[in-house]
Amino acid sequence: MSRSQGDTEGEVPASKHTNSSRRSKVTSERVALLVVCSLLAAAAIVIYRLSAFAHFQTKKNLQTLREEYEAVKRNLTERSNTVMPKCPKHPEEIINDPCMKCDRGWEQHGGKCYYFSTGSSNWEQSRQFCQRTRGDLVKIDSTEEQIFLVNRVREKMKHLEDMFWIGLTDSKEEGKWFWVDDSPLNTSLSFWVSRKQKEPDNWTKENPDGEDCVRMGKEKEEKDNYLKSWWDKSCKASQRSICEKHEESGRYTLTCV
Ligand SMILES: [Ca+2]
Ligand SMILES: [Ca+2]
Repeated sequence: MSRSQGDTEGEVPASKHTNSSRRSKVTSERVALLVVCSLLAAAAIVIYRLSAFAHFQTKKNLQTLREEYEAVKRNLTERSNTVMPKCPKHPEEIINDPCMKCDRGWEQHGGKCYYFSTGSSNWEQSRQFCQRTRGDLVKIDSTEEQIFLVNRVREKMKHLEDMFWIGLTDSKEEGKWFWVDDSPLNTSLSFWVSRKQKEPDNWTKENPDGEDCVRMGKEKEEKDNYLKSWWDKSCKASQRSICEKHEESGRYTLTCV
């Protein structure tokens, strides 16, 4: 009897064991559920933050693109208002498109761009100015070019001494005339003023060094061909100047529609 009681007290009742095991299992499930919920909550926070960040970035990128677009639009509008005097209306005209090949303030003619300065300086300073614009003092290659230039110069001159430097000099050797690209002057394409005392005369009264640079203008009494408009002059004299450079083909094509 006592043994039976002792045996009974030493054993865990089957129902009690089952309850304990069930509680343990329920606790484990709750913990697992809690962990899963925590992970889901964390994932939801991460997704929300990523979404918010992506939205912010998209908004920021759109703002940047909008600002860039406005800048390009402003630039094109400014160019179309200032650089394009004329645009072709038909596609076939684009072949000989006369528009938008020269920078603002430059004049286009025969595949070249010309700049007639408003200020005056000596020959070397004038040349440096032209070179800073990726050009040089003008070199005259044909009678046609001389006609264009002399007509423009005559329109711009305010008085007889208001002449323009061109890119011709005999500063290396007296009487040997060279253009700024080091090519020699073709005598059949020279347009010296012809009068009682013909140019070039290397006159030394104004400067003992003589006259080694060439300016273009017009004669007071035009008894001769008006194309003959070149005078040699002291390179230190202050004159306006003509810069020349090749036109920049297709540079403004986008705005020429
Ligand atoms: Ca000379
Ligand atoms: Ca002279």
